[in-house]
Amino acid sequence: MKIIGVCDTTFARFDMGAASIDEMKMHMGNLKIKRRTVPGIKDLPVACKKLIEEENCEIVLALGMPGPEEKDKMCAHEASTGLIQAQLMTSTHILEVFVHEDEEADPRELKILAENRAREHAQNLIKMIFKPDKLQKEAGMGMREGKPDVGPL
Ligand code: RDL
Ligand code: RDL
Ligand code: RDL
Repeated sequence: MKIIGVCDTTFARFDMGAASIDEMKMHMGNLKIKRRTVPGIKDLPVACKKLIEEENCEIVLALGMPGPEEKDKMCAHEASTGLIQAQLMTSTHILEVFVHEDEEADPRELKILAENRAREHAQNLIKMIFKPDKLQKEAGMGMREGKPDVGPL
């Protein structure tokens, strides 16, 4: 059975890990999920790499919330680079689910965005692993996560 990894942070202001797991279970009944929580986004790359190498995860969802400050954006870029490096080192996908705190001014809107982005990337993960044909049907369709799709030209 394929094992799916979920890695999230305590820095995030919404439990995106729980939302993503709930979404995956809605689409695939019989799933084995391993979840790890780390303090912040810069801790995600090695935690994801360990889920792949030591816990045999087939694919991992890495969820985090970069803060609004300039140093947070730098931190997000570094974390992102680390996640890409971990993917290349393991030849395994790690879907990066970042919600920048300044994407929404209203905390209620930010919460909705975080939940929707986590759920929609959870759907992407399920398609990548179990339904690649479904994903191919969406090629070029202007898909977005957490906000309305922009659609094809
Ligand atoms: O390894 C411990 C921390 O350095 C690590 O958890 C960082 O990711 C924490 N962190 C920052 O130091 C920072 O300046 C985070 C952010 N900004 C951020 O915006 N979002 C985070 N972590 O998840
Ligand atoms: O791993 C899952 C996603 O993080 C990954 O697919 C990203 O490439 C998605 N993405 C962004 O997160 C973003 O901020 C994309 C863009 N911008 C973009 O401009 N074009 C994309 N993806 O194709
Ligand atoms: O063009 C508007 C948005 O798509 C753009 O602001 C994106 O950069 C927003 N975005 C992120 O900042 C991010 O870190 C997105 C993702 N991740 C993502 O995974 N999927 C998105 N947008 O659709």
